[in-house]
Amino acid sequence: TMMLKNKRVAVVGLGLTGLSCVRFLHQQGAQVLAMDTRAHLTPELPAGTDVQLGPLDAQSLVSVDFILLSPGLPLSEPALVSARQAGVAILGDIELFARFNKTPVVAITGSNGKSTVTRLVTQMLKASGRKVAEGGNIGRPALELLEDNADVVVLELSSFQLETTDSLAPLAATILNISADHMDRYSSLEDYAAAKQRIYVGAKHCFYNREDRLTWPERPNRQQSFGLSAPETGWGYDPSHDMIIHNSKPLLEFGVCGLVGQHNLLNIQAAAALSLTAGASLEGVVEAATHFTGLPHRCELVRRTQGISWINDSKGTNIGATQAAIDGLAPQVAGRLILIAGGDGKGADFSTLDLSRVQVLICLGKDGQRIAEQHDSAQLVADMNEAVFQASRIAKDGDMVLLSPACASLDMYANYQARGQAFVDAVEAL
Ligand code: UMA
Ligand code: ADP
Repeated sequence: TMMLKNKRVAVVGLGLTGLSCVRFLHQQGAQVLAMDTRAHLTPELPAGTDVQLGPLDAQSLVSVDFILLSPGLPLSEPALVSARQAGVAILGDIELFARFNKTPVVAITGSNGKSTVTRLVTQMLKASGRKVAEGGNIGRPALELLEDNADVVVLELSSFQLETTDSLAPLAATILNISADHMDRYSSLEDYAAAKQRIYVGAKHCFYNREDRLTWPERPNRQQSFGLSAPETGWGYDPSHDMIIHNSKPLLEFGVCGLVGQHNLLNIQAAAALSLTAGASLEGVVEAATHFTGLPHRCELVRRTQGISWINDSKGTNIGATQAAIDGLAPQVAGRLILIAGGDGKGADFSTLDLSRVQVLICLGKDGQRIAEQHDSAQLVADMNEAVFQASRIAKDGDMVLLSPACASLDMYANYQARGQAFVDAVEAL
């Protein structure tokens, strides 16, 4: 724990995270200076909170006891660099949570599949009768979970959150996979992987993807892997019986699970490994895996009319996710796969996206042009309505129209949910 009473703390960034930090610090009797670079923000703050909006003021940051930084802002921000050089500590909300938390934590990171695995772990533990608090990058800020008095806390963590976390020491942790994302904030893939590796620090049990070298724990912990093969120890898959196996014993038939596709075979293994470690029963694991069919905006079937399937994968916000969606769905398409993609590419190199299974490409957003250049049959449109309208003119019986942008939504929408909803609305209006 740490003493917060009368400490002067700068909360930098006033989104969901920052507001939860301000509330928590206020309750603990700290003196809060709330800051955001967005000058037009109108945050709702407890009475007595000092506020500074606009460019970060280095002088103010040097004068506080410590800084609580939101994940949306990089540590490389000059005013933060100079504060750190002056000896002011910079923590994230997950670090603050860790210092007050007394409940066992299951922690999940990776480039893709985080939310799916997080929710599945939650369902597996609940089906086993455990009281669960779920949050982090999936939506509910971690500090709010302290009030829940749960048996287990399940946290989805982004690389940004992990950068500012030192003392989480989870009971069970995983890196699901690593592929290029957020390249506007990291100098290399190794740099990005290093942020994710921090999840294993002090972890009692580590679970990693044996086919993905960057997920392997750097320091030896108690660890097991998951993957598509059938090893003697650890997690795997026996295709001849369609069984998910653990230490060579069959545990769960993949075919009865609510989630489909090869990437979900890995997600289910990871979720089972984590939840069994955190006190789930085998019955609870099987029950949840059978009933859970996925979160909205992840390869979700919106509508099937005139033999055309419309799929919303708005949460496909990087190349790896969109590749998994294309590769997972293409085998189910009788006709052509029509892909709608584009948005804020976050500095990604789109030449690594394999579009050979896509017959028609419709691109929109800030980096739409850069994706369109990767395909012979691509067209650019101004917005989602036009994208859906163009797709509807092209699509015939047996075709699939997939929204999987390979990009963040922030150039056109408030978040990926709003983008997914715009797609759904346009499809329903056809
Ligand atoms: N911003 C500014 N100036 C500021 C502060 C923020 O311009 O002073 C911008 C950021 O650049 C960003 C946006 O505001 O574009 C939101 O950033 P934030 O740190 O204020 O975000 P929060 O509202 O606190 O939400 C964060 C996570 N967002 C990010 O990491 C960008 C949410 O994950 C998370 O659900 C929430 O905390 C609760 O833990 C969202 C996300 O997009 C889903 N995450 C990224 C991803 O999954 O790829 C990492
Ligand atoms: P995250 O929370 O990491 O963004 P989600 O669980 O929300 O991940 O899934 C987002 C998208 O990523 C899915 O719609 C799917 O296209 C893809 N995806 C999910 N799991 C995996 C995985 N294990 N490997 C690769 N891609 C995945």
